[in-house]
Amino acid sequence: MPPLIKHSRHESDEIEAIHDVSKDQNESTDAEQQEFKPQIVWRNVAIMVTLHSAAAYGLYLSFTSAMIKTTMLAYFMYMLGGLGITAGAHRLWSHKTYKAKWPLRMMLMIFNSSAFENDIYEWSRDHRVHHKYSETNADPHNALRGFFFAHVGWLLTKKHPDVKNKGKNLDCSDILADPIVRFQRRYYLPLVFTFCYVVPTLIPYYLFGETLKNSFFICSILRYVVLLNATWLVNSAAHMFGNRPYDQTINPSENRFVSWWAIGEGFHNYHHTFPWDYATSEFGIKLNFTTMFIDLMAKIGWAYDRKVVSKEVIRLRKLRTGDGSYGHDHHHEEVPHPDDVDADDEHRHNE
Ligand code: ST9
Ligand code: ZN
Ligand code: ZN
Repeated sequence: MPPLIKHSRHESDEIEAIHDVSKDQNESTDAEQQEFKPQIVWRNVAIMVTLHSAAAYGLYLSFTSAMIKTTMLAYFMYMLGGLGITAGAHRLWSHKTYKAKWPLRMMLMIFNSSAFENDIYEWSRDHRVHHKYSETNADPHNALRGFFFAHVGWLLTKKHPDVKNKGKNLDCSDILADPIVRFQRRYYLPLVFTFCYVVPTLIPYYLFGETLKNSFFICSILRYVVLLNATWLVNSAAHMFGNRPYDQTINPSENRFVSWWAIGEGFHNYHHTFPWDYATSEFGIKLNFTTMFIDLMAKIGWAYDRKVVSKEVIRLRKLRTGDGSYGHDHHHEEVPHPDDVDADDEHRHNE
């Protein structure tokens, strides 16, 4: 793994508060680190083991007794739940990479509830802490603690004190300022019960007469567990395996397998380098269903102010800090002085 260094960002003040990666990144004291002993939360272990076993049964049913259209519907609902995370909690609420009118925010909140990954506020707070303190003890899913911890282990143990201590200094009031986020937080359990379990079970039952058992195990449980694992892969696999064309000094990587399953969120070296880009990639809609969706929403006027990084800024950044894996012609070019690059390093709005 590459050595850890302090990150640097050159952004407008408006987004700096959200994405700034600064000063105290590796500040946790030796005493704190020595004292810390991971504390397993057995209730969560039991829940995850049960969920994954039930999902395996759902997979079995999908091959042995369910209608094909039930599994296809589960896949479709998986994509919608995924959008609630990617286009919603991630690109809209955590990073403010675009703006959305209330019908879209409402829709994304419902999709997000069907994904049952903690409410939007909690998800985004953890995610901002993850960006600011990547691969340190304050990162909730610190990938330096291994693949399993970054994937799911972090949800099975109490958080490291650094997560809470450093996290509380981050301002997340802008997220709670959205009444739709407050509504979801207030009614989170009934919303999750309805959109993660009840609705996905009833749709195939009423729509084409699938059995309740098949509907539940495939459209609710299997869908949910695949969605969880697809999301977690961004924290585990995409923080370990893949190339680093934009910044080889950080661990997040470009990983196509993850991009496919996480509907466009596997371009993770790009994303950690330019977290304000609404596409989380320089390749637009390629392998990026989420960007396709946001573009479609922009066409009907529900999404606007999509932020993108200019091609020139990306090119210069690759030359300056990339591993050379995207575009090999840079060896023949004059490498600009970092100060010149910084002057250009700003994002633009494409609308
Ligand atoms: C799930 C989330 O799966 C997945 C998120 C993945 C993120 C991926 C990101 C990758 C990029 C995007 C790609 C998306 C791709 C999607 C593809 C889709 C196709 N800052 O947490 P508590 C404080 S969830 C500041 O209880 P414990 C705070 O005061 C799955 N402060 O800590 C808090 O109180 P409150 C289902 C913080 O006791 C208090 O501490 N859910 C922060 O150590 C207590 O917090 C589960 O399994 C912070 N960051 O417990 C639930 N954090 O909230 C699992 C905490 O009142 N969670 N504080 O303000 C739990 O059971 C517990 O959180 C715990 C830790 C046991 C893990
Ligand atoms: Zn992010
Ligand atoms: Zn990450």
